[in-house]
Amino acid sequence: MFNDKVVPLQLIVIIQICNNMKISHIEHLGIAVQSIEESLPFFTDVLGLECYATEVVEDQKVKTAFLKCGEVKLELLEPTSPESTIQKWLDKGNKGVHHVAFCIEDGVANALAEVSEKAVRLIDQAPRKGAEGLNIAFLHPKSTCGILTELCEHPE
Ligand code: CMX
Repeated sequence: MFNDKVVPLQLIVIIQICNNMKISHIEHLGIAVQSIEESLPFFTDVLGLECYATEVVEDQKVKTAFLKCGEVKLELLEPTSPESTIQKWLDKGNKGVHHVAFCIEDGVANALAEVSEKAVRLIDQAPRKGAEGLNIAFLHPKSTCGILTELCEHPE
């Protein structure tokens, strides 16, 4: 059916089609709030979730608070500067879920290379350090169905 020259080419096409990134689960939902102090009681006292860590991410100009909800985390994001991307988003009248972060089993760098080939617009060209020491990269919402999408992996 295939001659010697055609078989390898067709196999390459099949391998490329099958070569989807491996997502294990939603790592976290990023939720933009003006004030963690004012928002946290809803998550802890009403939903009964535990806030297990807070962290300032200087380069993103945010303070974060993490809550665990089963395997998925909620990351509350409070702007620490008027220049914060979170503050700008809130100033436009948005609030609530700001981004969805997927845990990539086979590497964020591989996933970035893969989605680039599928014409997805990258915000980060290479993985960088995010909150909790994760390696992360964002995809632009204009090419991800309007959902600001974060790819992440645990460094080990
Ligand atoms: N979800 C969906 N769409 C969004 C969005 C979001 N969170 N943020 C911006 N957009 C949309 C805007 O509505 C806008 O659409 P229109 O042109 O139709 O109005 C478009 O994207 C461009 O938005 P913008 O305001 O002109 O651009 P910004 O300068 O605000 O940049 C973005 C937007 C996504 C590139 C920027 O927010 C970014 O680089 N985000 C990644 C980093 C990040 O979000 N850091 C904070 C979290 C850090 C952490 O988790 O630790």
